[in-house]
Amino acid sequence: MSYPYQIKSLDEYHDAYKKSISDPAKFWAAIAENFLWKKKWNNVLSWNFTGENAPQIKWFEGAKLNITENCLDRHLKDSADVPALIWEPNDPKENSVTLTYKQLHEKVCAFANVLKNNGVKKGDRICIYMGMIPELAIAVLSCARIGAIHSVVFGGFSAQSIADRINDAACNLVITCDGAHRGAKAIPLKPIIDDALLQCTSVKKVIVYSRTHTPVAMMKDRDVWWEDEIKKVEAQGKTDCPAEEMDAEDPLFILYTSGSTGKPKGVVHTTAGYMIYTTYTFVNVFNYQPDEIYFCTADIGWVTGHSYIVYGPLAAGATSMMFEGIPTYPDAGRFWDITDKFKVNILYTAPTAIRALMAHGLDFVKDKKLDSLRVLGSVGEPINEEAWQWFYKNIGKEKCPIVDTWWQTETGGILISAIAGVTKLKPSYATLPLPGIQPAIMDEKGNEISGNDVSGNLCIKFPWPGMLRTTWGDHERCRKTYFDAYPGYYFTGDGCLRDENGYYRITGRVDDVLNVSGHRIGTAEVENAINKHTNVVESAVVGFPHDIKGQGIYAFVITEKQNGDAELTKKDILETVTRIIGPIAKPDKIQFVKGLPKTRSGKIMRRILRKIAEGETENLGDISTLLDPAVVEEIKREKV
Ligand code: 7RM
Repeated sequence: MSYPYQIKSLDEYHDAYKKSISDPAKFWAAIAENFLWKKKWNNVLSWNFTGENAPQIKWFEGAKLNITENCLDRHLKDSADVPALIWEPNDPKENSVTLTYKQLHEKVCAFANVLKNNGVKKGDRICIYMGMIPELAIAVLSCARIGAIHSVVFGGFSAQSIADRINDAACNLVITCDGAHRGAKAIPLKPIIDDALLQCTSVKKVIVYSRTHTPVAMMKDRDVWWEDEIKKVEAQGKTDCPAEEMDAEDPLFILYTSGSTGKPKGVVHTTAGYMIYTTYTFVNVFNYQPDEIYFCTADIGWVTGHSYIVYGPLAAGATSMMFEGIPTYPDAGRFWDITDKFKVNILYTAPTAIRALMAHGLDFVKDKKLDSLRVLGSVGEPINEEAWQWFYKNIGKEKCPIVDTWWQTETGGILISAIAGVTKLKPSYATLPLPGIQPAIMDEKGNEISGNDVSGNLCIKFPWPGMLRTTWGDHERCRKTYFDAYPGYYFTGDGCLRDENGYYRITGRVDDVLNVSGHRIGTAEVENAINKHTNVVESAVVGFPHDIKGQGIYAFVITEKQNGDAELTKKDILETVTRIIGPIAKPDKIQFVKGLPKTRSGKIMRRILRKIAEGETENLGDISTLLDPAVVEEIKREKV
């Protein structure tokens, strides 16, 4: 593969940026020429961010394609034997697996035929709940091969969360594993699916891949083994699977993400624009060179894995690594061992992982070579200066640029980031918008602030090909959430500042969304879960600074009875949250309180609770409008 659109100098960046603003349609059409189409588009872009049915966004209208032909088939001519995926298992003693483009193509075709044999049709929704094994990538691509819409649910979500997601999208098939290996633990997956499916009538089939060989209950007429089904298609001689012709704007996947309300939204991405945007940004941000080994440590259960393990890298013909385990197993040198073992050139990880490894000390780094590394990347939350410097010095040996990539589930791909080797870096700054991205900083009155050295809420004022198109089953919710606050703009939910040189620094969420170890969790979701406990009357959840996780979860809880064992009640609450959402949403701190600071209209003053959780005792702001200012004193006194 060659990348004629790869930016090689700052001048080229400025030139590309200018062109992308003055004539976006021409700019993106030229990039689209580098992809494989069954039929080209009639119109590059039509859009509307305002009006009753907003947003209306169509990229490459009239075009026909299949994303897997771009990720697989088109590489078979020149790169059939290039590794597409390299998989490293949880246990370093187990063998790694390499799948060349040819092998991955075969596996995807075979499993796509399994899906067809099990009744899956274009437009069907498929829930995927698996660990980080090659079959997860294969399952995702197989759905795309036949035009089924995948909805991957991260392995850390509970049966209840899965059921909610399956029911919201009315999925008719689930792909899962018996279990998953994560560090020293084996996590059951199929039993969790079984619990979830007690609440889901739409699911007719479950395909189970055996990874951990732990016992599972296979239900007659519903559950089948992945391996048996593959044998069937082989016996039927169904080795190939023609790629379904998809419209540019046909949905590719749904991915649920948390917002300020209790119910996660199914963010919908479509085919052509998403493909072009993830590929373009992958090639440019990481400055990917043919034959390089690229390792993104994210889980495919999150958007980073979708865009920058699977679709972007594969469409670029890259070699993408997948890791099943965790950064600290068997010890805190695991990422560096993998880097040396496979001579990784590009490493893309999260600040929370960097901080966790930093806390283990340099003993786990000192004997590692790390000389293959050329580019480092960060994603998921603001990277603090200390973690940035540690990563830069000890891992990159002061030779590798760190690209701090800001983006969201909704944006599909990276919007603000340095371009490796091109953009001058500034620690803790995401730096500059990529070509095609028009950021706007808004003031309290809702007006755009021009000029540099300013701060406010971050919006984007023009569509880009990778942006979300709707939220599944509720377009109005999409409009209200992202296009209502600042008419004519996409609102990100993040605060940011623009320095004197026009560099952006993302300061964090300005809504009720927490970022815990890079996982997005709504405070309302956690409150709803806590409130399900029989002894809980009311709760309020806020974030607080956490050394490793970035943010921790602090819950203020009013209970009905206070005469029991308080410690046990706390554990009961944690268990409740684990049941309702999953272990990733468990509060780090629970404080029992008699009342919550409320306004006279009954609204909880989270600002005050946030300050208390942060350890602030003096400047809590104006509390005179509270219904009962005395509760604040009590909460301060009994802070945990
Ligand atoms: C890719 C992803 C999105 C939220 C976003 C931000 C925060 C992500 C950065 C960042 C500062 C970054 N999708 N965020 N990357 N903040 N610098 N480089 O994380 O939907 O799960 O989260 O994450 O608050 O709005 S996400």
